Amino acid sequence: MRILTLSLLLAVALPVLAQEKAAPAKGEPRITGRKIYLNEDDKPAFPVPPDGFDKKRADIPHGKLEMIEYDSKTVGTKRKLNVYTPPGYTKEKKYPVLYLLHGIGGDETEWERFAAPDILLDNLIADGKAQPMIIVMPNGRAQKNDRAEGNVFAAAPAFTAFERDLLDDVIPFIEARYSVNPDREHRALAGLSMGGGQSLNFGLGHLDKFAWVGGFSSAPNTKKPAELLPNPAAATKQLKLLWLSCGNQDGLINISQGVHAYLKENKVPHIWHVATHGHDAPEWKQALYYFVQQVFKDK
Ligand code: FER
Repeated sequence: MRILTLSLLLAVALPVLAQEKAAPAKGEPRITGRKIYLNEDDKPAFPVPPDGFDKKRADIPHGKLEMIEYDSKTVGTKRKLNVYTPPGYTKEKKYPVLYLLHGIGGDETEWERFAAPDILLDNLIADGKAQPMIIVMPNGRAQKNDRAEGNVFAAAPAFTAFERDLLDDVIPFIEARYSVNPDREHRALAGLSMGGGQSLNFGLGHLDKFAWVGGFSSAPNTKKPAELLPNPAAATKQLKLLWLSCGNQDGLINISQGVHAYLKENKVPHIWHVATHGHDAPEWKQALYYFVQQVFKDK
């Protein structure tokens, strides 16, 4: 039997929590985050991944995962990063970097536990379906005690504060330590739930830094669509990829639907991928599997 992690418990409890937090809109039904209304284009953009997509293969080269520490000037502590380097990583080449952010109940280990990005990438790279890339999995709770303890919702301000930690501390540290291409076209930002909201907020807020942005099952920390993209035409020119995905059984889907509707109305090209899942690890694993196949390739 699987161990029920805090995150999984939260995933079950979230629709209820979201319901309690949401303020009723004037004259409108209460936005519960629990009742799910699906629209006609809330459909999968990609099929269910092929069998074995997430199974470690003995016959291919493997990349490396390492847990490292950086000095965060923003927080004033040493903080952790889980970093994947692709098979055959060498200083002779320069790599693109995907910064991958966790959810409200997670930390720098969450993505590995939920989706094993190293296995997905090793397989995709071996099959020529993804570019060799570095994946950086930081801790998005920028506060001195950054463990997912107690009432994890109380750390919401620290998820906002992570914007400065990411831009001022994490990225410069990674670009000094690894052999990377340090420009926006070789930098992607994506995350799940709370991390999806962070990715949309920070990524679209800093298009000079990120050309590839993805929100998976984005949480209510996501800014309002018109705040995210006040200038749709300018953003369209800069974005190489804007990705939105959410499970069709996720009580938070209204957040992603709202962003999708705004993008559609303002003709901002984007991927809208709605598969048959809840607010859960299988959703994020298949979202990551397809997202990494879209990034760092020519338009
Ligand atoms: C909320 C519901 C869910 C919220 C955040 C979440 C900030 C995050 C969920 C997750 O990361 O899984 O009302 O408010």
